[in-house]
Amino acid sequence: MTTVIPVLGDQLSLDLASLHAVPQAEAVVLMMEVADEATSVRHHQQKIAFLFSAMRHHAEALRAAGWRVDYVTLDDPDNSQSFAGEIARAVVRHAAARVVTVEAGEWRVIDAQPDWGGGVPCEVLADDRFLVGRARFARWAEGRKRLLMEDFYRLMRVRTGLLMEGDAPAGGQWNFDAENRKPPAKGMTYPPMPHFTPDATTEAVLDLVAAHFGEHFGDLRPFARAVTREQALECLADFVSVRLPRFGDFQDAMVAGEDGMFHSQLSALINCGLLGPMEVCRAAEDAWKEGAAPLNAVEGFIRQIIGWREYVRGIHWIAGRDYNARNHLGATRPLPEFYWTGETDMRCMAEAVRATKQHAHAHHIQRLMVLANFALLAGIDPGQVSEWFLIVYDDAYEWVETPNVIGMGLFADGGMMASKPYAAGGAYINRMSDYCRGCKFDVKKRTGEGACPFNSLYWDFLARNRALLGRNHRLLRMYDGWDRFDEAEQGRIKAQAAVFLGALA
Ligand code: FAD
Ligand code: DLZ
Ligand code: SF4
Repeated sequence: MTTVIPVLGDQLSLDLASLHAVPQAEAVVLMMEVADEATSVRHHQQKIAFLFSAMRHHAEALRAAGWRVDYVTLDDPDNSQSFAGEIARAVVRHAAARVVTVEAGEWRVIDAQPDWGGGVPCEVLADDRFLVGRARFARWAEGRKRLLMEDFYRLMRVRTGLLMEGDAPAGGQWNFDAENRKPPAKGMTYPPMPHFTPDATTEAVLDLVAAHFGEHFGDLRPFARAVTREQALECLADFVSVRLPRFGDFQDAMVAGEDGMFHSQLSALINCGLLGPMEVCRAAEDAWKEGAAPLNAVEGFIRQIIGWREYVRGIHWIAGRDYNARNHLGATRPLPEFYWTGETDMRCMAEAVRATKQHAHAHHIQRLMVLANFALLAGIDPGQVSEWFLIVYDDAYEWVETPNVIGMGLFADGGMMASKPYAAGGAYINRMSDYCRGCKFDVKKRTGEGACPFNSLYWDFLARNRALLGRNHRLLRMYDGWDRFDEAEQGRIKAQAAVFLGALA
């Protein structure tokens, strides 16, 4: 009896539930490059190339591990360009009696999976590469008034034993976030990211992507990404030894032209399966045990993975299919063109879009406090913002992108995830970056010629949404601030914001 095992582009792990469930002798692993996936939204060119190249290299790794692999390339003339079409063809080609696969990370695909077998049964297994399964997260969430990430994170620390000394957290504290908010230091240098010269497989993929998806957003070349498990491990080792020691201190800092800072840039490698979340955390923990990285950095990093990453996935499951359509604040403005072109005088926005276009990546504070913050303040339609984030980032899949954008970035879920909107004016960006120094706008000005748009937009956002946000106790101080402006100043702020928003294309 032959079993077809479809392995998707974000399932590039040898340790995959479907591979454990079927004896090698009866299995054919099916990998498919399909236009349906590249165009379900028009993904960044570099993201498509990264995944196709990683998929082709993973197929070789599977073969080396003894699996029979059937790999369908995008330009195969018989390719039906859809998962369902390719699985149906493979079932016939191999006279298969069943299909066994692992649950996908996007509702669109999840809903189709039970029917993937066509005429033969299809078994869909839970994705056990995550630390917390669907049912377990639902049990944790049930009956809680607030789904606080910090509560979830502490449980995960206990469960994994990471940074634990018996029952107590290492260093006597669960969370060192207060130490992790330093602005960029003057004269600080930033280590380069590892670069990998494309091999023949990657070069062929780059040509293929240029030919088929050359109109999509983003730069395809230069392409220096890790695309194999070995290269991914090199990236991990490089991060742990070179950047992790300063990751904590400067986690929230932004510097023009410095796209990686001390961040790991491992998210795309973890999300596609080339690295596992626990091995990444163990590597960081080992660095702390060996005295090579301080506790605030290691705790901060581990919290992102066993805390935030698992938590947002849990939210994705319990929030359900309509999460991406939520719009608590009733925001309807279309996404401005400069999210694609980067052509704006706001230097913070231009820098964040440039990095995104160049690398299909931007770090967390650029995503949260610049790109999403602007969209929140300007009242941009959450659906359009969410689609933009799904398109442009190398690590974006619905399970992780939607909660981060709809919940954390835009408060469009009305506070299911965040206890208050992450809204900030220019002062925050000025404190945490060097952007404002070289900007055409004046970050110190609220109104008048050359005033930083983030300032009037921030106050206008609060005033505009008072009916929905005014009773949030974490915003009371901000509303006090607004109420302290006299009527004339409030009028000037609103007028300034209206002129700016009116001119947004
Ligand atoms: P580091 O700063 O080095 O953090 C370490 C790791 O922690 C990351 O590699 C990632 O695996 C994990 N992590 C950190 N924060 C989060 C988080 N909030 N959610 C999930 N994992 C987290 N992350 C994605 O993986 N895919 C997305 O599509 C995505 N969209 C985002 C959209 C918005 C509006 C915001 C505010 C955040 C988004 N994030 C997303 C989370 C975070 O910005 C990225 O994981 C991070 O920037 C990746 O860079 P890094 O690997 O250098 O992260
Ligand atoms: C993102 C993506 C793209 C662009 N192309 C493919 C593909 O051709 N074949 C594939 O197996 N996976 C691809 N992916 C990743 C899928 O979109 C992802 O596996 C599903 O959305 C489920 O999360
Ligand atoms: Fe951004 Fe305002 Fe600073 Fe310019 S002045 S970089 S628009 S925050």
